[in-house]
Amino acid sequence: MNTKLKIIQGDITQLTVDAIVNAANTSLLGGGGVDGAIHRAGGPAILEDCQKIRARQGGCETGEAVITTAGKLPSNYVIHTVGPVWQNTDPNEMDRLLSSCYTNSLAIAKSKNLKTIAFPNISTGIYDFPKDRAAKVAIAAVRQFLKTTSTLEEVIFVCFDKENYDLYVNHLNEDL
Ligand code: AR6
Repeated sequence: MNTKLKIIQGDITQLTVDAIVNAANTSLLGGGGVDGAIHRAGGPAILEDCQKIRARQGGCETGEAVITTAGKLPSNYVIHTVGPVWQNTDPNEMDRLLSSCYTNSLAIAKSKNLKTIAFPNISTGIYDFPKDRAAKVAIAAVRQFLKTTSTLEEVIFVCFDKENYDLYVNHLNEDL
């Protein structure tokens, strides 16, 4: 596996990569957090594409992913995925859905021959997924997927807060 895994702390809207991933909701109509930041910075073209997807398939299910233009953002595409809203009652199902977000986003990137993709820490904000658990799921899902492809050159985990950044650094090192 030659794909580089990278961790940075910062604002995902500033990155110049083939695709950034958005932590969206099932409506695809925008919201707060990273979703709000991406729509604000990318402009109305992103929402227009989301509306077309809604007309075609009625939104995006939890764990699934769709792709749109990135509008005015420096990246080429936005891949929108919908993380699970954390519930204590079924943690394994939470893990499965979160893992699917990463896998399905990477599958879209692979199908378009994209070389670089950046992920936010899906579900760890408004959706309240425990950060440590989410970091482990994210790293495992990406590592597993990368065994199946050689087209991706770099996968970047973009951590907005220091807590997530430290968790990712620790888990990535300890799993090597
Ligand atoms: N760049 C990178 N990461 C960011 C940025 C940014 N500009 N802004 C926030 N984060 P959240 P969720 C981090 O709440 O938990 C929306 O309303 C943030 O610190 O954006 O999946 C959607 O429409 C956190 O670590 O997404 C949905 O309704 C991570 O991004 C709902 O929120 C995810 O936090 C989705 O909730």
